[in-house]
Amino acid sequence: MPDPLLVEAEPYPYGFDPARTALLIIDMQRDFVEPGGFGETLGNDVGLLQEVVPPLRDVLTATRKAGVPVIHTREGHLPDLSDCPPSKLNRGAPSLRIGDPGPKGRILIRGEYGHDIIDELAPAEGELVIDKPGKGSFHATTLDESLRAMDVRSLVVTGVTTEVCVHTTVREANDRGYECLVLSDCVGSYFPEFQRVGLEMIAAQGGIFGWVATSAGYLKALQTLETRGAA
Ligand code: C5J
Repeated sequence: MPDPLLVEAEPYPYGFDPARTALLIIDMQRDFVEPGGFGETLGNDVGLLQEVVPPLRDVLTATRKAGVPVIHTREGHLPDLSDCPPSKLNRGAPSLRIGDPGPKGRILIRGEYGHDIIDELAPAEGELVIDKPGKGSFHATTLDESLRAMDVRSLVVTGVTTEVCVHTTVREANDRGYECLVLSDCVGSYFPEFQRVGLEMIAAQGGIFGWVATSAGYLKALQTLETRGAA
């Protein structure tokens, strides 16, 4: 096995074998990132999530170039809502509920314009897209089977929102034995305080859920791969 690539990270450097790694991009859907979608119906300022897009686009480009597989997820429900628990459907007082018609189509429903991934990060042909009804990417999906079939053990985790779908996924992945590196500038929250604390919680206690690094650190490690290839 080649020496692992090293990323400067909290709580200590993260080592990964690119041949056993995947980039996971969580829920970069219009419904969360753009006005008129699910995130806004809950009363959030979706503008805060836009900051994630440029660094994540650079990470996506470099990851594809390095030949590391990319997996996208989308949170959403079947048109008849049969996979949406009443507890989720009826909770709170959103301006529009899941399944209601909104400016980008029915809120959080598969196949609708708002449910799809934003143009800047659109999946390339052949990249896996996991549709999930819950917050975690492993719950009621084939993600674990797919990762095992690809022999992936390390996940570079990005997307939104830090304290909800990113956190739930990292916790699920950690319990299943995956080593997660969360890129701090490629995950976003509607709440700056949750962003800070969410990231701290991942790397606390010696990396209780995983590691946290900047995208610059990850990109630097991928560049090492190019140098190795040229040697
Ligand atoms: C939320 C998500 N925040 N993708 N979903 O409801 O984090």
